[in-house]
Amino acid sequence: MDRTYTSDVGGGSDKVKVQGWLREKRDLGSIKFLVVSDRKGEIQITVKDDETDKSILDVVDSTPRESVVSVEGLVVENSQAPGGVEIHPDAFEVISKSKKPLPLDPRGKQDANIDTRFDNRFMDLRKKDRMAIFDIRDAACRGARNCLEKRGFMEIHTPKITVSGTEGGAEVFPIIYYEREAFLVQSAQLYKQLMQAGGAERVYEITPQWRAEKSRTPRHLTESWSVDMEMSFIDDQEDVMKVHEEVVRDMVEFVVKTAGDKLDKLGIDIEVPELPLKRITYDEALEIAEEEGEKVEWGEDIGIKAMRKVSERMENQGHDFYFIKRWPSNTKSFYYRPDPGDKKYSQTFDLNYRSWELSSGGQRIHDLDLLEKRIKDQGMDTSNMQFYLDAFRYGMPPHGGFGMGLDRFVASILGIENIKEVVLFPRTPDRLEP
Ligand code: AMO
Repeated sequence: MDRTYTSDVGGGSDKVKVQGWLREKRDLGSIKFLVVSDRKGEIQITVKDDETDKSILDVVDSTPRESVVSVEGLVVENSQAPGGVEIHPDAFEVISKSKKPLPLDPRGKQDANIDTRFDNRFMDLRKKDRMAIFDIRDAACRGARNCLEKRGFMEIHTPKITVSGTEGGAEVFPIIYYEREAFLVQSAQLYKQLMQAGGAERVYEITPQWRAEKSRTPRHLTESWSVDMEMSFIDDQEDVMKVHEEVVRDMVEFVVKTAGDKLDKLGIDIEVPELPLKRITYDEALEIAEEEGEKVEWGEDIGIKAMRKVSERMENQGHDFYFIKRWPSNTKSFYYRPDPGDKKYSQTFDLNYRSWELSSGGQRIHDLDLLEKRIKDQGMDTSNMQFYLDAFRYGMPPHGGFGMGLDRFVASILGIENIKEVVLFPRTPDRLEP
């Protein structure tokens, strides 16, 4: 007999076979209620001393919770059963017997601390509301892909082992690469720019990136995922922001459309943002922060306290997502283009969701002399960057792009405080397993 998902039981057939984990066993004496759980749902299996075959009763008795079982039987309507139907089994096979005690309770009846949960993440993921997060994450990725494909972007895959850092001196992970020094990439930045020199014009990548973050915060991972894009022949950063906001809108829309039941499971209601998203400048953000009692010196990054003030103001005006643009050049990496009209500023933006920074982006420098000067001014060593600089010698179009943290995007739209919750197997300074 073919297997039926638990969610499809009751669709007219009177005999079914379900397979999954024995999530629950409630013994009421002469009657036992079991729950079998699979990827799509759960179903009640009812066994009765006076009805069920004795051999099945014996197997049920000796089968620990979370064993993988295969159950065949009659579908019976029962208004008291979750979902209104139950199965009265005439075959009950144990495919993989679970050990006891369980490392944690996937029913969620007993709380486990966060370390126990992540040490036993496979079991933690059996909880339906945990897995729902990853259905939503999957939908967000599809939304991004659909949006970018429709706009003529090619999905690319760039090297993850490299010879140089891109985003910040010390925050790199060195690796052993035969006799040479190499690193895990901090971002796809250099390669997506090389693709502009290669003539691809519009590219994107959903990619891991690694940063040897020193701080332990609920918003930082050492291995994070980014939706990265780059496009050529732009007039300025506004061209990038327009695509960026469409990507964000389409990601949320796809989540709402295709994973609405998962949002319901988590009790989350998300609104698809209306475009255009709000734009404020760095200077305006500083003014808001100061008015709210959090002064930031011009030229400094906007710290979390000041950012909370800015985000409160934005929220009060009805903006969860908003851009902060025109950052001081000195706060941004070497590859961002200084504003030709006023070089103190750069042609950059961040996209925020409330106080979470989701992305950075902007127009890049495409002039080699200027690029070399910026690199020198930032005191960087160019010896390992020749492969990158060469791409600017033989015709480089004006271009720009953004990198948006996928983990931060998912956590923020779901209102989840700790970024680890939206990562299957998170990597942090304290966690390298499982
Ligand atoms: P940036 O360094 O701002 O820019 O990174 C882009 C986005 O990636 C996410 N992110 C992280 N998420 C979790 N943990 C981390 N340690 C972490 N580091 C970064 C954030 C951040 O906004 N190359 C540029 C982007 C570009 O201009 O195209 C870059 O990497 O959400």
